[in-house]
Amino acid sequence: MTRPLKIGITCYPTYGGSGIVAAELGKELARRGHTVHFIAAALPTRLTELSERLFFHEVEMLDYPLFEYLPYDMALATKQFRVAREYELDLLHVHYAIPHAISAYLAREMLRPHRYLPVITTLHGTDITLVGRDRSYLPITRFGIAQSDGVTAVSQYLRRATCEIFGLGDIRVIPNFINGEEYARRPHPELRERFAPSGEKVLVHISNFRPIKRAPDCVEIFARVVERVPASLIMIGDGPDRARVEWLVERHGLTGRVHCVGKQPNIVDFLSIADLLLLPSEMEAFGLAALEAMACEVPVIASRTGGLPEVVEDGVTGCLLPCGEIAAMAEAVIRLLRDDAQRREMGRRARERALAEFSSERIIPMYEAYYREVLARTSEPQQ
Ligand code: GMT
Repeated sequence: MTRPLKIGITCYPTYGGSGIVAAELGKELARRGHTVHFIAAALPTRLTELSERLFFHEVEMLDYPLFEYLPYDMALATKQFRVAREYELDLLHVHYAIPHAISAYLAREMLRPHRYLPVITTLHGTDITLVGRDRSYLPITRFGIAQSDGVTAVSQYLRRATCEIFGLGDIRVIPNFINGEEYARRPHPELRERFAPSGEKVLVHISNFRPIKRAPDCVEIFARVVERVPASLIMIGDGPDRARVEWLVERHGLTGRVHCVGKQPNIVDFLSIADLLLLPSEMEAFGLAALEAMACEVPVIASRTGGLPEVVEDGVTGCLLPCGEIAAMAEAVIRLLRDDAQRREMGRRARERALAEFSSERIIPMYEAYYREVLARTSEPQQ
C-alpha cells in the first residue's frame, strides 16, 4: 500500500477560481487520507473547516516604513520553508504561477542543504495569458515554471498557450473538477419565489466582475431577452465592473429584474433555481463557473474562447458563440428559455458530462498519480 503524503498547498485565498480549485483539492486529498498544509495570506474562502489532516499557516508580514511595497513573495517563501521543514512535507503544490512558483523555488533552495523539496505548479489562466506574458513578468514567470519539478495546466488550451508564450513543453493537463454530491440541483422554492415570484425564467452569472469576464455583456443580453421572455437575472460576485453593471441596469430600466447579490457562500442554491448560466468572458482557461452550473443541470451560454470548448459542448450542454456577439447570445438564450424540453435535456446532459469527465473521483487520482511520479523522479540523485 502506498503511504499517504504530506502536501503543502499555496494559493490566492479570496479572489478567483484558482483559490477555489486549490481549496477543494486540499479537502479532497484530506478525505483520501493525505495531510494538507495550506500556506497562504488568509484562510482560503472554501476552506471552512480545518481538521487533523487539514492545516492552515498564515503568511506573516512585517511592515516597515522603508518598505513602500511589502515583500510578500519573500514572506511566503520563508513560511513555505518553515512549514516544509517542521511538518516534513513531501512536496509543495502552488496554484497560480505568479509569485507562488518563485516563492516555492526559493523555499526549495533554502531547504536544499537538508533535503530536496519537489515543487509542483498548477497554471490557471491569467498567470500565463495576461499577467505572465506581460514583459514586466515574463522572464521571471518563465523561470518559475521552468524550475518547477512538475507543471500542470487546467486545460489543453492553457498547455498550448504556455508552450507558445514561454516555449516550455513538459506540462501535464489535469482539468478542474467538481464534487458531484455537493454540486447537485436541489429544490429551493423560497429562493425561486424571491427572485422569480411570477414564474419568470432565471438567468445567472457568476464571476469576479473583472473586465475579462465582460459582466456588463450579461445586462446587454438580458435587456434583449426580457423584451420577449419574462425573466430575472442574478449577478453573483463582486469586482471592478460591478458599478458599471449597476449603472447599465438603471439605464435599461431593469431595476428589480436584475439582482446584483454580491459574493455568496452557497452558489449551489442559486444554481439550483437557474435555467441558464451566462458566461460571456473574453477569455477563460477553463471556466469553473460553467462546470459548477453543468453539475447543477444548468446549460451554459458562453463565449467560444480559451478552454471553454473543452468544458461546454456546443449544442449539447450549452451554446458557444463568438465573444461580444450580444445579439446572437440573446437569441440563443431566448430559444432555450422558450423550449423547456430542450433546455432540460441539455441540463441533464450537462450534469452527465460534468460527472463523466470532471468528477473529483476521476480527477483527484490524476493529481495523486502525478505527485508520486514527480516524487519518484526527484528522489533520484540530483545532479
Ligand atoms: O482569472 C484569473 O485571473 C485567474 C484564475 C483565478 O484565480 O480565478 O482564473 C482562472 O482559473 C480558474 C480555475 O482554474 C479557471 O476556471 C478560469 O477560467 C481562469 N480564468 C481565466 O482564464 C480568465
